Amino acid sequence: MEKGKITISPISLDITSGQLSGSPIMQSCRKIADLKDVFKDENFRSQMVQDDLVYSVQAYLPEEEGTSGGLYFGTTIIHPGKIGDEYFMTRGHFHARRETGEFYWGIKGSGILILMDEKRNVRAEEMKQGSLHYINHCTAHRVANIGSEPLVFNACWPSDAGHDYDEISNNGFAARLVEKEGKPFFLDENEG
Ligand code: S6P
Ligand code: ZN
Repeated sequence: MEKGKITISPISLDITSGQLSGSPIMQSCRKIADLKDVFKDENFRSQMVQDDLVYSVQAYLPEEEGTSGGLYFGTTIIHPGKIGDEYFMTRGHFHARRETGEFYWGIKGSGILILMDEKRNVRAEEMKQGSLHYINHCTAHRVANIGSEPLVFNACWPSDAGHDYDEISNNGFAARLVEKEGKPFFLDENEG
């Protein structure tokens, strides 16, 4: 590093909108079509407009995937909506390296962070602007938007965490968040 030289970071974060700008930023989006078998009412999902966006992710990945000691940063925006009575939500995952944790924090909107340990015990935390969430190691995580506006949150996780989506695709979460009488309500996995 040249002594005394002050440079500008290539990435900036708009802390009011959660939007990342600069380069390189990875962008991905999940539409209704991408979420087959994620929601309880697959028949309802299959009849929705397949091109509608459920959530998008921007991520700044300054290290090669798998590098130990590095960190990644991301912004997730979950649109408001439901599939049947189940709120729009992320697919959810365990980290491939189960010993790695993660921080989430709310930027705007109203949501629920759903957490499940390896014994399938589920707990949840309310997400809103300024809420800070520590996701323990060995804990699957998924977020649902329970409001009528986009839910935006930031995340920071280790660059060697990896993602295990298969465990959740195969076995799901032990509880699902549905709207009942206008309020969020957890349905046990065996309930309709
Ligand atoms: C990564 C972190 C988030 C999620 C994002 C989308 O470890 O937890 O950036 O990737 O919220 O969720 P999902 O479950 O589709 O990756
Ligand atoms: Zn994660």
